Amino acid sequence: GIREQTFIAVKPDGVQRRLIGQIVQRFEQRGFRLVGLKMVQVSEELLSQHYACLHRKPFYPSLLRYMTSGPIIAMVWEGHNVVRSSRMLVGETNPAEAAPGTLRGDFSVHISRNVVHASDSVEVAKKEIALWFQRSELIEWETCDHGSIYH
Ligand code: YYY
Ligand code: MG
Repeated sequence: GIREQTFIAVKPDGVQRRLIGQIVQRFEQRGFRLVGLKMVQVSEELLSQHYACLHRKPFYPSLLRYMTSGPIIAMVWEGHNVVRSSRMLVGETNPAEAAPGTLRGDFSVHISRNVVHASDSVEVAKKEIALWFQRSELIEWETCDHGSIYH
């Protein structure tokens, strides 16, 4: 439905490299609607829940160090098929395989510094949004061009 939501984050490397504006712009220009945004310095506790599937991976300790190394921009974006479309906008996990035109394909080189996070399914998106945001931090609103983007 058009109310589908996804969790997007500008990771610490993206914030350090002043890419926040360009990343937000790609989701805006596509026609998705921003329903939540905040700058956060996250705890290891939150991250271990966020990356629960990766605990046993060899890169997990360094992933944790990197993700807690500085502020992150946490966002919720809404729209028709936003989860799948966002994964396309963000590109493959490994920047070497990410197509030019994708955020990772345009802005990153190494898998451990791939600039942005996007939920990988609708179910995971729901969990991630609930983990990163309070309900009161998400705003329901309509853009004035809604009728031109949807029929
Ligand atoms: O969803 P996505 O971020 O594209 O990839 P995941 O497989 O969920 O891994 C999360 C995160 O872990 C990835 O964005 C970078 C990091 N990572 C890594 O540093 N080295 C790997 N070999 C695989 C993943
Ligand atoms: Mg993932």
